[in-house]
Amino acid sequence: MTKAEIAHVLTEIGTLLELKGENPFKIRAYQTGARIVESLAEEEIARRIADDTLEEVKGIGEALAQKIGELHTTGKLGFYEKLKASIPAGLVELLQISGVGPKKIRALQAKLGVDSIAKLQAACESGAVAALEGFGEKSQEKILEGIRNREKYSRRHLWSDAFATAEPILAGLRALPQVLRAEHAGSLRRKMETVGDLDFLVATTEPKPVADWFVAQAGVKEVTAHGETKASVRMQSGIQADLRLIPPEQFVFALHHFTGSKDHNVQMRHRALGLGLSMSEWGLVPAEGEGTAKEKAEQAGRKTDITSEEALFKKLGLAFVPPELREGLGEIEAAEKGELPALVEVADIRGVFHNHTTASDGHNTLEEMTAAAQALGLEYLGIADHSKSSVQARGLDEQRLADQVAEIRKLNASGKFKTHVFTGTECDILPDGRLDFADDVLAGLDYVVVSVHSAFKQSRDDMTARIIRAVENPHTTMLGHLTGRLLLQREGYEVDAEKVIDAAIASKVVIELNASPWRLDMDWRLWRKAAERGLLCAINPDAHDTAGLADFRTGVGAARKGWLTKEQVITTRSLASIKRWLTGRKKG
Ligand code: DGT
Ligand code: CA
Ligand code: CA
Ligand code: ZN
Repeated sequence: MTKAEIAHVLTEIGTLLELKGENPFKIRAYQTGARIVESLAEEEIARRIADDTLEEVKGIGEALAQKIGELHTTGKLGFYEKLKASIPAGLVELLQISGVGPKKIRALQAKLGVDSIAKLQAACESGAVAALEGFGEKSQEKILEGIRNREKYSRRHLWSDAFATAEPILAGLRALPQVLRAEHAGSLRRKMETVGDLDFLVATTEPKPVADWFVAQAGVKEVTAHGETKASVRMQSGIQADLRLIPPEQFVFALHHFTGSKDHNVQMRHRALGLGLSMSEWGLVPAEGEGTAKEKAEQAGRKTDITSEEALFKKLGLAFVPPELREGLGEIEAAEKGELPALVEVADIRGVFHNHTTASDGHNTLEEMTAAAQALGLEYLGIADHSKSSVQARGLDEQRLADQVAEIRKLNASGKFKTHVFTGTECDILPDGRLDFADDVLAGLDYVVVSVHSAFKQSRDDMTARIIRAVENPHTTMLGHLTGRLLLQREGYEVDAEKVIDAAIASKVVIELNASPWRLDMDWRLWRKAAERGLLCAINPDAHDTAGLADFRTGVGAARKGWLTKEQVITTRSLASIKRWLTGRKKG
């Protein structure tokens, strides 16, 4: 198992123990264990298991070390299987509903006999949940909304979770001697924020051993199809994965077809027809004549001169369209006119703003975050811990903020790290649009991110006016997570994005593309038009630990989907240039 999968199991164990009402220390040991596993390098885990030194890692005791070892080597854990079996499946399922954690589930079971989602829904609809001590109307409404959302979301996965599952599968396929080419396709390749299922394509003349490996690989929970041209499995993480086995001469056509999107494919096929060609997953053949597209493609197959997607687009008179842009939103017209943007790339990113430390709700210290940013090759790291109104996130008051600024200045002056640290804050936007800190406090910082963390239920007009007021504050540098959405968990608050974008452009305020995998907010669908009108983007990982810093890469995927170029993303600028820009803004 990979470290992400091990961490996932450990977290699950913590949750299940909590559901059983076990000792809090035991629960915390698993939660901490999960975080530690995530923070270690994959090689270090393997090495420490091999030489039996996992216990030397702070926070990992004997019992935990043994379990991590078992998971890593066998992909299974007897203890976990038994624990799961000891709890009614209906209770475990209740955990999927946002707004109900283990404690609430225990109360609901004890007092109302709730042990399934159906019973919980009935109890909410009868008002019994609202009447319970510690629940109330609001919490009952939230649970009902959680039940509705679960149905809507249950079949999809965060892009980064899907990618973490897909990476080792792709590597495994590529390592097989029968595999000539292997790629992933579908929404994962297009970098959609959520992914329904994984689509793998393999070019081979010997499909059988490849399909056999695919259905027997580690992490497979269930095999749903196993043939010579296609195999499907469900992985432990719940995601479904399809493998298509393709004759080499058809591979490029299949890759393009199964990358999608459907809308893009429909437009491409239409364009091909205009040129007298019929396009399908099997090939590109004359539209005229006898036989199906498949038969014709098979006959033409061995003679095709199209061996890359570039060549396929070229055949249709188009520049290569990067997968992220294949949504049927004007990319074909742009490719025809040679007007596709040069999209921002991961290698362009020089720094990251909006990151947290242990001063507020982060898990790593300032020095640890700086060391990690340096290891990622970043020239600058912006710290933006929460402000005082975010009490649950241990937001900083004026004094603690001043202390942090002094600490950062000292760290920069010490020359200990090559990465420069900018002082900042993620300042709460109060319900009326004022900021959580006074002007003189904000003026003392290098930059200010403003975000909504409270009063989500305001009307659309109030929320829009509130955010615009914050954006117009002369100390504001960036607007954080525009809608506050959490993918697959909760919708964003109601806000008129167009008006906020206009206000940001007018005030020369940057809007962030929050790169946390469950946010990716502001949404990619809004960026193209906004950036054309002059809005600048900062790809901000909103990291709460050292591992989270690398999420800027996920953000780059979303930025590419939004047609953004390097110039439109300020975090591609050098340290010197960003310093000039920050001081310039203050004077202006
Ligand atoms: P997902 O899995 O829901 O996140 O989204 P996709 O885009 O990965 O969709 P999926 O897995 O159903 O199919 C992969 C690609 O195959 C899809 O993007 C386009 C192509 N495709 C599948 N079915 C059709 C179809 O009926 N018509 C067309 N034109 N293309 C299709
Ligand atoms: Ca898919
Ligand atoms: Ca699929
Ligand atoms: Zn935030």
